[in-house]
Amino acid sequence: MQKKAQLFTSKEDFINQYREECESLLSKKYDELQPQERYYVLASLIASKAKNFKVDAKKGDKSVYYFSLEFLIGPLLDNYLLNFGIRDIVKEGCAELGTTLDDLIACEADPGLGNGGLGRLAACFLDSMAALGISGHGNGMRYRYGLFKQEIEGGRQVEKMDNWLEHGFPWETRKNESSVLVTFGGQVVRHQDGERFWFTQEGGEVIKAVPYDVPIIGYEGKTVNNLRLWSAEPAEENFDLDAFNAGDYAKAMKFRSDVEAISQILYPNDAGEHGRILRLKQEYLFVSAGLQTILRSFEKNYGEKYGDKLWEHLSDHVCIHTNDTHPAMCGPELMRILVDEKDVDFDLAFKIARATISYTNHTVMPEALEKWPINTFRELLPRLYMFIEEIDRRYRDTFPHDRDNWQEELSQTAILWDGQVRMANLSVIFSHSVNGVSALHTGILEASTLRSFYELSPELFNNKTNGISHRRFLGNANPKYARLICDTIGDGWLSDATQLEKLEKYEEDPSFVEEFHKAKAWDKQRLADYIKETTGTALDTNMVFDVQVKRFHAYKRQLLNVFKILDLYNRMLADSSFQPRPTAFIFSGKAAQSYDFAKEVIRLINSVADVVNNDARVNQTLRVAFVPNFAVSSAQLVYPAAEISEQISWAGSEASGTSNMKLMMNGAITLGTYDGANVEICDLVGEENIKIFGLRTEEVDALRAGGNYWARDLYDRDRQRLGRIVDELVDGTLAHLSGNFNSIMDELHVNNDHDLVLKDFYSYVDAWEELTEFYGDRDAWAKAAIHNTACSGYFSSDRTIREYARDIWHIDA
Ligand code: 26Q
Repeated sequence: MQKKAQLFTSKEDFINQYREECESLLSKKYDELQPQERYYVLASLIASKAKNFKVDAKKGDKSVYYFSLEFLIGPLLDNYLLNFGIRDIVKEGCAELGTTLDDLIACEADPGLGNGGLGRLAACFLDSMAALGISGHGNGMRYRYGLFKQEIEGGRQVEKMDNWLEHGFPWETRKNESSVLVTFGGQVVRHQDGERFWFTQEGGEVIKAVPYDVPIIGYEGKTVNNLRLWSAEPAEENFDLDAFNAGDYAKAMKFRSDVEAISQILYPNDAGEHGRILRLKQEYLFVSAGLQTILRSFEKNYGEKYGDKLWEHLSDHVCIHTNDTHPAMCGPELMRILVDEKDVDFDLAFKIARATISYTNHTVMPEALEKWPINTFRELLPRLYMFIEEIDRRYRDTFPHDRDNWQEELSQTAILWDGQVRMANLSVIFSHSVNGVSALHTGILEASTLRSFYELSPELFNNKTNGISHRRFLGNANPKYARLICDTIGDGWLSDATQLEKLEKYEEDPSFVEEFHKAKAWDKQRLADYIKETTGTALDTNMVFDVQVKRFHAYKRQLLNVFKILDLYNRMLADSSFQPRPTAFIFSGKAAQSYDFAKEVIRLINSVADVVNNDARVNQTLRVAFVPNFAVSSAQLVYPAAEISEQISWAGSEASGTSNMKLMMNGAITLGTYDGANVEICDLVGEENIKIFGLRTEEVDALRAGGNYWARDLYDRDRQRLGRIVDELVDGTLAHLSGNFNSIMDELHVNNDHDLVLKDFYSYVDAWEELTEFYGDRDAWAKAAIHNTACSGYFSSDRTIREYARDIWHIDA
């Protein structure tokens, strides 16, 4: 039996402490409190335990700082109870006090401090670093409002503010005394004293960055790390005292709100909304504040030990990991602090920066790479820009001119080009490691997106296939299945996910299979209840639950899924002998406010739902549901209930995907293209336990390069079936709820179907029919589903973090 953290000696002890906390925090008795207050006190109690928790020494004396503009942490209470090993005690204690733990958990906010995959990955990494005993901390932004809340009105997405702090956030502690100043704008002034010269920044806008710390509790309470989120406030230095003294409070306060705007909102665009100055300010604020803090504590801890060689040892003790290019300014900012404030020589500072920084890329599409206009950049960050310019100049000057094609390579890899600062190039040049997030994706980076860099320095590149927190997405999210697994193979899998392999022995074990079906039925009922409550749509739990949940994007092809549903619908109406497997098609996800096409696809799904669900000729066989406001908490209800996992991006577009992993772990079978991490899922589970369809990456490339894909031909050739679906977008069939879908029609015809929806249509529908046919054999299905769980241990983020630690950060874990 593994050691469990001893926070409470018994249920009684927990109850006593909980009651006391109610009195000391809110000066009321437990019985007088509302559920929301009861939640608040319980979370505060656990948070205070976390902050004061004595932990074993962490591995080595090296710390990782994971810089990410997004940490999609989700609700924390249930996960922390699991990690502290006190879930049962607390559950029983709450029950005895007359509230169920589930009711308290339902009161918890779900901080939407991220857009999707990238932000959730950062949160899973924090969980795994703490579980492995790595001293690994998050550095990010405390957005006052998280990603918008999605409501559906008349089939359309409507965005509402996400006021996640409304009831307070008991996990955070404001650390005013750790605030730092960050400067924007102003002038750079050169000073000279004999041979020596140096630069200072004068004037500009000085902002106070205030940190809020959230404890990150590792499994079995091994480690408590820290997530530091920065908030922007006016610095007294800059307060408009003249306006204030003159009684012009409006002017004085406008200044305050301009500053606070920096940390007000998370940009809701997950594919680059370039050129917004506020976004650039966010990026610099958390980079500068984070680095200042790290260097300050490094100096304090090691100043004496290393003396005047201090900074040369930075990378022995500190790893700065940059999550995509959003923290790309880490390189030049680290140099700026070292050169301007610590008197380190320019070349040495560059060496130190590179040895300390590493970079993960999350996108293959060149047009999605982040760029900023030089003029904007220089005006906002004049001193930082000088470092970028100088590094770029030296890069050009020392570029090996003896290489074939050197001019092309130089033009691809320089930081400054065409009036823009290219953030991916900045990231690569300042990093000692560059990684992609799945084997396929890393291959594409090497062969195309970052090809010239790869040819120049192949040793920089490595793959780190993504992973997910299996404790949260199986342990917390799927309590019945998790319990069954523990009863069957013990609880070792919670710390070592590869132990899930032990389930292979039970794939055909009748009693295990029976219990698996029971757990799945319970999960499906729980989700059906939730969907009924939030949308009014009733789902029959005997249907197959076919799930596509992720951000809305053309490349992810939710449209292809809708076309399949329309096809089944049309065929059922045309031919009464055609009876597909009864299926509930479940969608969820948000579209960026400004992404018109994606929003139209959401409206289309709701229109198809309206037609199909209300048509008595088909609605015992087909149901469609759109679950509003996809977030970590609703995701935890969806994944466990899924039977089919839709992963249908066109091959070569999805860097990795992580919902594919969460769904397989919960025993869903993937219906997907050979894209992102689907490739690795396929390798692990074997071709008979996954359904792959559609063009492969090379075929997509060849089709595009050949220049003779003409979507209109596919439409003309099959007016009865595929053509009919396209016609239905505009002929009134789906218009009842809120009108036709001309822009989607245009995407297919005028834009020649960029995402190859028509091209992959037949192979997709055939694959779906084969897969649902297979569903008829309940034992065979269960075997494949359990096999998926058994093989999913590889996708624990514990494995991913071990690889980062070994190959990039050089930490034993
Ligand atoms: C950039 C500049 C300006 C404004 C916004 C942005 C921005 C914000 C978020 C750009 C990209 C993102 C998020 C990207 C993302 O989530 N990518 C996903 O990352 C996952 C984790 O690696 C992968 O599994 C997904 O395949 C990938 O799409």
